[in-house]
Amino acid sequence: MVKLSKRMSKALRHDPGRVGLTLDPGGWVPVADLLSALGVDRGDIDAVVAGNDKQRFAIVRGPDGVERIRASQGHSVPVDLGLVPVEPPERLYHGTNEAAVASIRATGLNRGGRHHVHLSTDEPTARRVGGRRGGPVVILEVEAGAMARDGFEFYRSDNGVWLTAEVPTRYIS
Ligand code: HQG
Repeated sequence: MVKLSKRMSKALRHDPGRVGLTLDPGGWVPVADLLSALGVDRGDIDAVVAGNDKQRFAIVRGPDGVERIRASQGHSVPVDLGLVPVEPPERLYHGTNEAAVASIRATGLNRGGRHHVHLSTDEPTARRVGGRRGGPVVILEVEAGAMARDGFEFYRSDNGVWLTAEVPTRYIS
């Protein structure tokens, strides 16, 4: 299931063309197209969508009756998720590898290949994110409230991840 989840992430976030898919502007593809592109059946996809710890994928039925699926966040291909700016909590957290900290202290958090910098509402979640690649984890506190008051926009993905374009060093403590 983890393997299928990774294949779905790749197809729906990073490289749809590789499996012959085209995402619509909002990042959606018909579920039926994903099934044939990946050679899996509906039960497999439903198991990933339902079982996914982070609710990475969402399925909706359009007004045309067609069921579509997309990744809720994390794309590297251009998509417009239709996210609306919302007021963030005063503090958000970013977990990262110790090796990245000097560079982050120098240049702030940047979005790399993704659309946004990803932030968590709580430290345990940030710790999990930061620990994905192994090695010692550092949790950075982001003064999200101050950023918002200074005009930076924040978004929250369907699955509760906080997103912003960048975090300058002065807001990182
Ligand atoms: C680091 C997972 C050096 C940043 C998670 C991170 C998340 C810098 C890495 C989602 C830097 C990027 C995103 C700078 C940032 N210098 N390093 N100036 N600014 N970095 O994977 O936040 O499983 O793109 O600290 O749960 O780790 O994909 O971002 O270590 O929600 O659903 O550059 O990915 O979700 O790594 O994780 P990533 P992330 P999924």
